[in-house]
Amino acid sequence: MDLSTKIAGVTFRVGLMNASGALCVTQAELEALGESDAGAIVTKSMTPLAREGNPLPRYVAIDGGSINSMGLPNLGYPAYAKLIPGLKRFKRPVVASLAGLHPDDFLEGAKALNAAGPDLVEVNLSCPNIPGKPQIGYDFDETERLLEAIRDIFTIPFGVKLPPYFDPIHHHKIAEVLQRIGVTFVTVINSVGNTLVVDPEQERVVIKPKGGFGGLGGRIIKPVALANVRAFWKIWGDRIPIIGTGGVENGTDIFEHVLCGASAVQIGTILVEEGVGVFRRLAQEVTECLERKGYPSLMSCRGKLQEMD
Ligand code: RRO
Repeated sequence: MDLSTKIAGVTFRVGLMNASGALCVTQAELEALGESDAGAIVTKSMTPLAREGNPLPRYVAIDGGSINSMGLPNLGYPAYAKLIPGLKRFKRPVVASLAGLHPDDFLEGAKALNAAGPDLVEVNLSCPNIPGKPQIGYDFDETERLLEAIRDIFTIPFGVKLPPYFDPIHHHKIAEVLQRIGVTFVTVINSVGNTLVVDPEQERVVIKPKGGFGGLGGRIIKPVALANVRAFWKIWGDRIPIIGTGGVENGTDIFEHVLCGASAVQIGTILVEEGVGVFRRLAQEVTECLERKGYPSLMSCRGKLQEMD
């Protein structure tokens, strides 16, 4: 089965990859992705300096998903810039996820990544877990200012990782900004931010940072993810590729994301829970799904979701 795709001129032999954050912080984790059946290697979102992240416990698997407040644990721009050229030996696209704690950080990161040469950069506008730092993607003016500044620096195609939006006016407003900037792809969605999971036995929160508030991922957020993929597809069609992320556990979930308009799919919670072997299972399952339905390739069903008259 042809599971290939193309994002911003970059060919992926398989349109499945890790979501940034899932098993992609250290050199060993990134190399394990390179040795797996993942179609690309996506790094953890990076900041100027290495960070330990938030106090533990900060990730918990729950019924139907996960909650996390990792707090951007990462090796820092210089370390990833050094690592990225070596990841090219795995012969699949390398996607660097760029974050920062201040607007100037992103500019510094863009320069470091230009020199390192990943195939694509995914600018993370949606980390929900840094105390006192709002998700940039919910502030449309700030998003435009930031992206205007980094656009002038980047020599590599860049896209953005967005938070979930819950109202069509917000999809339209952010889409206008991203079109004006000329981003080459969007990844939707990041975790559903600032949710709360309660342990009724212990009468307690389940993660330590931020009083237990954290980003929700996994199967329970799939309808939110699909709605965001679909909303952007309806605005752009195939003009700006969409990477669907959220709630993918099996081949049918991948099919649903692509039907809604995704050009590739990222795997978060179930990758953390199952390990990098998940990519082989998912490729088999989506292949079976497409064969059963008579589609000759993954991209041949893109956007084909039917609406009712
Ligand atoms: O590190 C995190 O806490 C984190 C980030 Br940067 C993100 O973008 N999304 C998320 O769920 N966790």
